[in-house]
Formats: sequence, C-alpha cells, structure tokens
Amino acid sequence: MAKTYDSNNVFARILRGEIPCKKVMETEHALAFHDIQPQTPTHVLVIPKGAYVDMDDFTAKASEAEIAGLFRAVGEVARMAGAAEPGYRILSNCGEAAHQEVPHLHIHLFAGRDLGRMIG
Ligand code: D5M
Repeated sequence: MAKTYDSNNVFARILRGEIPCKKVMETEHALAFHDIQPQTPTHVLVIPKGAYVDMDDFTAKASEAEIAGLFRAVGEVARMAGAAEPGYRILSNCGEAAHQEVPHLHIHLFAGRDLGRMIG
C-alpha cells in the first residue's frame, strides 16, 4: 500500500532549513546529522533529500542515483567518523512494527564503542 508522506515531519523541516541540525555532511542526494538523543558516542542519521517515508517507500520509488547516493553517504560518514575500523552498525526502522518515530527514511549509524551482538 502506498504511504503518504507528511511534509511537516521533523526531518523534512530540517531539510528545508526550518529547524537546525548538527550537520556532518551533505551531498546532492543525502544529508547526515547528529542524532539529538545519541545512543552511542557516534550516532549519526543519514537521510535522503527526497520525500520518502521509509525503506519500503524508498526502494519502491527512488531512482538508482538516489539509492546509490544515500548508501555512498553512509559509507562516507562512517569513514569521516573514523568508524570503518574497528567498525559500526547501521539500522533503519521501517514502519510500526519497528517503532519508527520519524516518518522520513533515516539510517542510524552507531559507532564509538563495542556495540555488542544484536540480531532482531
Ligand atoms: O528514530 C528517530 C530518531 O530521530 C531518534 O533517535 C531521535 C532522532 N531525532 C528526532 N528529532 C531529531 C532532531 N530534531 N534532530 C536530530 N535527531 C532527531 P526512529 O528510528 O524513527 O525511532
């Protein structure tokens, strides 16, 4: 079922410059900024600039360039943060079952400590 994008969600407002963020980097297709409630020493959110509700919406509708651009940005942010070694975790909550809070696709990047073992 097609999802309706709420253009007043907090990340849409950040993209429009209506509310501030602690920017890490920006490219043609993506914006990365620090999470306001960090769960790890490094906790960055990477979002597409296009209006996509979640990973399901994004992978159904986005162009190849947007998809590549988002994932390139995730890798670049991890390298910028010095996290490629010893490593990091990425996660994207998609929909109600995953308790997604902000309805604009975002990829969490966690790093800066041992992240433990997590499956499911
Ligand atoms: O995660 C949503 C995440 O978004 C959560 O970790 C807090 C973060 N958040 C909420 N508002 C802001 C602002 N204004 N700046 C930065 N980070 C923010 P979810 O996967 O949807 O549960």
